[in-house]
Amino acid sequence: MFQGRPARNSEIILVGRSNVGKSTLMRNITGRAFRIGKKPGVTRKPNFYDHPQHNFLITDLPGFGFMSGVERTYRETIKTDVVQYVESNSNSILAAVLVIDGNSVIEIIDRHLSRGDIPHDIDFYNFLIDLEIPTILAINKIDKINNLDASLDTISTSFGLPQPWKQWSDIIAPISAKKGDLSSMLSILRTLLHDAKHDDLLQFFK
Ligand SMILES: Nc1nc2c(ncn2[C@@H]2O[C@H](COP(=O)(O)OP(=O)(O)O)[C@@H](O)[C@H]2O)c(=O)[nH]1
Ligand SMILES: [Mg+2]
Repeated sequence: MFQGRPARNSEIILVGRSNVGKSTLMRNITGRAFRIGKKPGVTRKPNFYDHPQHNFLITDLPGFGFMSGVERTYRETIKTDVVQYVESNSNSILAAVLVIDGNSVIEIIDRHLSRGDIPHDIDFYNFLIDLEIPTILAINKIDKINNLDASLDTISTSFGLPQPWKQWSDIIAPISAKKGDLSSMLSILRTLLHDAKHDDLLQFFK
């Protein structure tokens, strides 16, 4: 279990596989220099962005799934820890941002499905929905995607959201964390916060 979570009543979490851009996104949202990996799996503990005066936390959780140079058992420990973290704090979590590398996700999902496995991203999405946590699918690295609409349709469908992806614009947010192109994600977050009667937190997602 992860240590050191400040006791706050409101939280937004960033989750996803390693190397998808969670820490880059965190840095972009908060303006703080969290460590960004050349090597996947560099974030092994949560990064907390704590706002005690707002009783609010933004948390960048460690990545799950494949990480080169990291033992399988260790990877599984991280996924279990992330699952436990979300379960035990689900009452405080106002929204989850499931970050996906839009440039590689289709290939990864296909590889898993052809082996008969449930891909981690889809598994995790269903887990968040089961816990009734409002979840944004942040499709990152769109600066590297050529056929954006077609790719987003494929990604959307594989998460059980039939194409065209645009009908899910309250869930699917194409972004580039690197370029600071986050407007679709910020707009969904603001709506979720407003609906959760948390207009006091809108200032963090302008
Ligand atoms: N091209 C591109 N690269 C990105 C983007 N966001 C993150 N990256 C790169 O992806 C790598 C992993 O990013 P990081 O934030 O450490 O991922 P994390 O493991 O999910 O925290 C780094 O080399 C980032 O510079 C993006 O929007 N576009
Ligand atoms: Mg990271």
